[in-house]
Parts: sequence; C-alpha cells; structure tokens
Amino acid sequence: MVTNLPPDAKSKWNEVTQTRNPETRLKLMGEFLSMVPKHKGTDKMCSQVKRQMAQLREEIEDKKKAAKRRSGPSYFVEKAGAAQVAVVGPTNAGRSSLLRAVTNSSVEPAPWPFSTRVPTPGMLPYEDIQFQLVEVPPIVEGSSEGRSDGFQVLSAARNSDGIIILVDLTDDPGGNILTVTRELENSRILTAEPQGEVEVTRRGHGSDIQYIWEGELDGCTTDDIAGLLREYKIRSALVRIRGRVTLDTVEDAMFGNAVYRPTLVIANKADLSSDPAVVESVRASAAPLEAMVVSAENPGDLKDELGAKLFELLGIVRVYTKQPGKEAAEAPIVGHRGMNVGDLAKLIHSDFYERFKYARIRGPSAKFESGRVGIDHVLMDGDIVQFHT
Ligand SMILES: Nc1nc2c(ncn2[C@@H]2O[C@H](COP(=O)(O)OP(=O)(O)OP(=O)(O)O)[C@@H](O)[C@H]2O)c(=O)[nH]1
Ligand SMILES: [Mg+2]
Repeated sequence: MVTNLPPDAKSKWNEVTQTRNPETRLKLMGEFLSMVPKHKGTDKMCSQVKRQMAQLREEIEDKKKAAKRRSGPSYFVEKAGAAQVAVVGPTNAGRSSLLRAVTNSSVEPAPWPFSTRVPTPGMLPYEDIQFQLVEVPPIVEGSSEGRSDGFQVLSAARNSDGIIILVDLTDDPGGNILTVTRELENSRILTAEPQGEVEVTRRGHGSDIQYIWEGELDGCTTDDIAGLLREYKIRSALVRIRGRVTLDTVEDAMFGNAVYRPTLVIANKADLSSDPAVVESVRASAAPLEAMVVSAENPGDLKDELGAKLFELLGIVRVYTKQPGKEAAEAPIVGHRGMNVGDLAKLIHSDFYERFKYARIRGPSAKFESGRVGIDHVLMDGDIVQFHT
C-alpha cells in the first residue's frame, strides 16, 4: 500500500518512469527515495524501489562485464509444449531428480548443494500434450535482493507460465516454503491469484484516460483514478481493470508490475519420511496453495499425477480443428479456460478471425444438435471446431 506521497516525490517518480537510461534512472530513483517520508505505509513501496535499484545496478555491472567478455551462461529458456513450468526451491530438494523421474531431461542429480547452475528444461508428456519443466537454480533467502544470481533465477520464474515450489520433506519444508514464496513475492511474482489487477499504459498524445473494463472498481471512482494519475503527471493513458480494483491497486501498479503465476507445492523424498504430522504441517504451510507429497526416487505414477495436476492448475483447454469432409486434427490447439471461438480463430490466423461467419462444434461445449455457434461461444476441453468463413 502506498499512501500520502508528497507532490514533489510523485513528480520525481514521473521523471523516473520517463527515463530509459539505466544510470540516470538509478540516480533519479535515489532522489525519489530521499523525498519519501518513512513510515509503515511507505515501507513496502520503498523496498520495492530499492530492489529495482539493486537490479539496475546489477544490469549496469553486467553490461560492463559483457562488454569485456562476450559470453556467459544463458538463463533464458525458449518455451516449448503446452506451458513452461519453473521448478524452484531450496538447493538439494531434488529438482534434478524430479526432472529425471518425469521428463526426458538427462540432468544429473547430485548429493552436493548448488549443482544445477543454469535453468535446465525437460518435457513431461501428458495425454496428447507436453509440459516443459525447467529446473531453475536454487532460491535462497535474499534471492530477491540479488543473492546467488537471484535476479536471473527469479526472472526465469517470472518468464514461466506456472511454478512448482519443490521442498525436501525431511529438511524444514514449512520454513522453506515460506522463504521461497516470500522471495517470489518480493520480486513481484504472486503465487495466489490477486483479487484485482491494473495495467496502466501511458500515451504520448491526447489528454484523457480510457478504460478497458474486465472488472470493477471497489471503493473508488474513475474520477479518483484520473486524479491519482494526474498527481503522477499522467494525463493520457489506457487503464485496464481486471477483477475488483481499489485505488491502492492502481497506485501499486505504478511501481513495478506484479505478475500472477499459478503455483503448486511439491514436498519430495516421501520415501525417507512418512510422519503424517509432517505431511499435515507441509499442507498447512503451503495453503492456500495445493501441496503434493512425492518421492522422485520412487516415483510410481508420478508422471501421470503431475501431468493431471498441472493441466488443472494451468486451466488448459485443448481444442481440435476440423475441415469439412475430413477427420478432426490429431494435435490439439492449446488454450486456456474461458477461451472463446474468437480467441481460437485469432490463435490460428488473424484472417480466420476477420472472415469469421460461424463455427460448428462437436464435443463437451456443444448445446444444439447443429452445433452452430457464434464468435463469443466459450470452448471446453475436447471440443472439435469447424470454422465457416
Ligand atoms: N531418498 C531420496 N533422495 C532423493 C530424492 N530426490 C532427490 N534425492 C537426493 O537428494 C540429493 C539432491 O538431489 P538433486 O536432484 O540433485 O537436488 P536439486 O534440487 O536439483 O539440487 P541442486 O540443483 O544442487 O540445488 C541427491 O543426493 C538425490 O539423490 C528422493 O525422492 N528420495
Ligand atoms: Mg539440480
């Protein structure tokens, strides 16, 4: 929550957001902080800004280093399959072992800590799709401040579509779940779905605030928002409102963008501990996130169980297209819960969307005999869709 910033601080922040040059930006952020009164209401915002400053400093350093030597380990993993899921956690919890157990990855588990140094992918097949699991180097206390390559580690998590937090059932699982979720949250990666989301896109021209409504305001009006943005010297912007949004959510959006990543907790090494009290405490620490208890050493049906869990968690919807007089396509097009016929058309080709007349559906979402539907019809997993343009 950000409260009662003096006007000069707000206009300084405006300068910060207008500046691209990292060195100047860093200097302006320092000036901004010195203008912020220190109290409980500004704590969270100050630490967010400090973290952004630490990250900038590291970027500046990295650029200097990169200018000297042109190579280094890459933290970016190209997405593949239906979704990319980052497997994060403390060192030695068994992330490499999990990838060995459920994916085609040949990453080597090791008894010593910090053995995996760069994000390492593997594919987990599930029915007719695949999930890409990426083992991300360990998260430690202080990762969000840059400890142990923390910025790169956390940006790999941010870059994913979902997260698995893997902990060792025999090594303070509750404490480790809390540490990892705190480091994620500190770097603005939310593991619980936020009630409301705001996106503010500034425009260089015009003098009005336009809205895209995918939700509603809670305890404030559009006048309040326009007033707040004016204090930050923003007169023209596109504001996207999702879910229930308060004025605080809007102000929060001015300071670094939070992302939500659906998250599953897995407690590993169940073969070493079967104490129900420990399992119960893991579930309690993970809540409201769901927790699975597994053994990568002795995985049994883990491949299928994990595939099904991720499918549900990520809200995946598979749709099969069909051309008149032919069989439906074997490979699905992968979308997300809530996807409608128009979204699907856009995924295939913008032409399809523009020339759309109607579609015929067979499968779970079909309501009428003819299966004839319009562009807003919401699809369900397993639908077969024939477009008419
Ligand atoms: N008993 C038992 N040991 C396991 C299990 N999973 C992993 N281990 C052991 O735990 C140690 C660490 O496993 P890794 O898979 O390398 O752990 P990691 O999380 O990838 O560790 P780093 O990449 O080094 O941070 C190894 O000695 C594994 O053999 C399990 O389910 N049961
Ligand atoms: Mg590893």
